[in-house]
Amino acid sequence: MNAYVSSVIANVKEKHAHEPEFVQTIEEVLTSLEPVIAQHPEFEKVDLLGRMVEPDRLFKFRVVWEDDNGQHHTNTGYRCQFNGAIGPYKGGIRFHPTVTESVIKFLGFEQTFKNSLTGLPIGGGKGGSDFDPRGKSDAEIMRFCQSYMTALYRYIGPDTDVPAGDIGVGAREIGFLYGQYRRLKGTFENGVLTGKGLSYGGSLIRPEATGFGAVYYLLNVLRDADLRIADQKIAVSGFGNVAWGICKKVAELGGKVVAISGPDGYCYDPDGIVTDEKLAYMLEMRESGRDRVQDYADKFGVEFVAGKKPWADVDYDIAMPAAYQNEIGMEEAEAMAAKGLKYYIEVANMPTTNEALEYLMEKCEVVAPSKAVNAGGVATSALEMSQNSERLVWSEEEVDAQLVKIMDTIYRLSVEAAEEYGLGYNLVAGANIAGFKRVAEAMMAQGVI
Ligand code: 2IT
Repeated sequence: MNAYVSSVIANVKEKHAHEPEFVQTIEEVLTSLEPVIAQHPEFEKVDLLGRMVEPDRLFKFRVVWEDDNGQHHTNTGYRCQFNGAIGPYKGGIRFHPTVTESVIKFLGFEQTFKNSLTGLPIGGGKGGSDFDPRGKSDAEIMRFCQSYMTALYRYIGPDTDVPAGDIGVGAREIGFLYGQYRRLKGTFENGVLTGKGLSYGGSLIRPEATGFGAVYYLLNVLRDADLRIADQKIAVSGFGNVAWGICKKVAELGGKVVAISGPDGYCYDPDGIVTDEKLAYMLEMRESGRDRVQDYADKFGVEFVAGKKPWADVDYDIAMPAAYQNEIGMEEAEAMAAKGLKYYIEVANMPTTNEALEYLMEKCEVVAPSKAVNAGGVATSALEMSQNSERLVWSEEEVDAQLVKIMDTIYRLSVEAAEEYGLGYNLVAGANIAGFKRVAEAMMAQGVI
């Protein structure tokens, strides 16, 4: 291993010993940058990697809110502005009880590479809170969002930092967040957030974009493997916005998603989640706030298996984990390999432990990394920012055509970057290298900052 790369990793491990997710992403990404660093000694001289693993800044704040019974609650809010070298900070806000500083930093670091890979002018950022939206009323969600934004509004803006949704933050939350921002600033700066409703500056296709983009990326993989999506059975984990977008696009193209999962277990629907009724019901389940996937099995009379994930049990050709970080460890990876899985397509941010990822890269024909596969979401957010600054609304066809082009380019750049460094067909290293190159060039050009 290159001495500079190992020393940066060792420093991060020591300094962030209590931040496992952050250490994990640094180790994964920096390891695959090794051949680039070895060829570019000038990066060590300016400590480029040491600078890249240190966020530009991180805001951490108290968020107090009142529940419907008049009881007050206190949560921790975060916004990490990780790297602004190629554009305003851009990335989602996550409301989930598992959110910690480590989780926000790993997501911000991943986001920096992902956003670079889109080719669009967006830096990397991420935010969130350990607030648990499950079972909360609309009024409670609104008060929480208002309190969160009151703490954050002075640090963000259309040319500074542009948050969006993530787990637990959808169109409803973005609406409340924007309302409070507008009230505090007294201006209609709707470019400050993306994922907005259509009536106040949202983009067509943004709700679908992460899932659609993942399928557009998959189409590239399948084309190079001489396969047709119409012949594929896909197992997905999660049943949120991203899983929904995947099901919808796959159905449109004649393939089928046969499994979805939730914290309560998984549903197996061998006919596929392909009808409008089934797709609409996925959205209903999400909006109910129950966070229960069993409702789908009850409604459509398909199999539900409590407390389990679909990987070891159901019949599928392609795995697309689209729920949480580290949902795929060695046990799940071994179950996939035992079934002879060939196509492992990450969708959720860092869904695979480093050990399981290495193992699957040995066992599968294709492993595609989430920072490339799910980049269509943030890319379409950048298209929303363009529309907001132009004060125009693009048609569905225009946005979708851009999204297809962006995903095709991400795939091609990843393939080429890995080939350039003698790594063969390695989409994981290719995405890291291609994402790195652009940020590195911008940082080098901008001097010692
Ligand atoms: O992980 C992600 O890329 C997102 N949650 C979307 C970020 C965005 O700014 O649209």
